[in-house]
Amino acid sequence: MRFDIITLFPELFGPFQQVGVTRRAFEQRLVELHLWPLRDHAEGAYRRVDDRPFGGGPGMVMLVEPLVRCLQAIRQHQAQAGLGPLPVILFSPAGRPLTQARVAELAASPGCVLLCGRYEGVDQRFIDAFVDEEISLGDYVLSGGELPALTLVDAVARLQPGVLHDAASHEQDSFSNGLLDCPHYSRPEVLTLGGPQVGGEQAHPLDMSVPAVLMSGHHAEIARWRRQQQLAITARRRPELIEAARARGELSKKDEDFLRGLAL
Ligand code: 4F9
Repeated sequence: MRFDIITLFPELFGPFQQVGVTRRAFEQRLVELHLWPLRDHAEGAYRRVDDRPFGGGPGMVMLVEPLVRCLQAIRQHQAQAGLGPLPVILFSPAGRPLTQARVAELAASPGCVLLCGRYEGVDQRFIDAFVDEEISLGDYVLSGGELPALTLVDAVARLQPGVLHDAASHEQDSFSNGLLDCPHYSRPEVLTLGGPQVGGEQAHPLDMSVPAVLMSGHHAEIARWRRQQQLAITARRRPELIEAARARGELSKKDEDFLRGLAL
């Protein structure tokens, strides 16, 4: 799939394509980034891409005309690649929150145009005429849409078939079954912390063991423990996710019995 990214800071996207799990997605061309530096579509000696807001107030607004020229260039490029016009997504705190379900839909689509806003915002007329969807990453303000764009590309890239070595490994992640993930442990089986050096104070050595069930080799017991950990952690931290799972009919009788016995 293909992302066309409209940004004032294309250099932010380079290193990301060269590391980790996402690198494989780019190497195998399962995901392609086409970067469109907005300033290339600005006019005049100053190559303006923003101006002051009508009605006054602080900050600057991204101008419609460079955005329209940039989008026209993208559409031409998409058409040459035999792709219809791809939907335009704007990252904004005023958008709908991103969910793993939306990520999975986008991962199965031919691609989209990501508009990374800067300044106070984008002239509403561009949004009305060209933006198909506004997405928020959360209730906080960033300096621009570039980090949200990288976040979306990452979330989508790791769902491409063949990107994760272990195909099952994202099926257990937080949200993939609507619940938060369970804890994970690896070696050593017993970790000794503490002793004289910790915090500059005399501390008693502390043995931290891996939960015994994980060492039992009993696969059904392990699966049950993990499910219960997921339920307990989700109920305490994100009770609304338990409600949503219940509404989707994804909680079994055993799950409900376990939840009733939990001290929250
Ligand atoms: C976008 C914040 C998406 C949260 C874009 C300033 C943003 C944002 N989620 N903040 N520009």
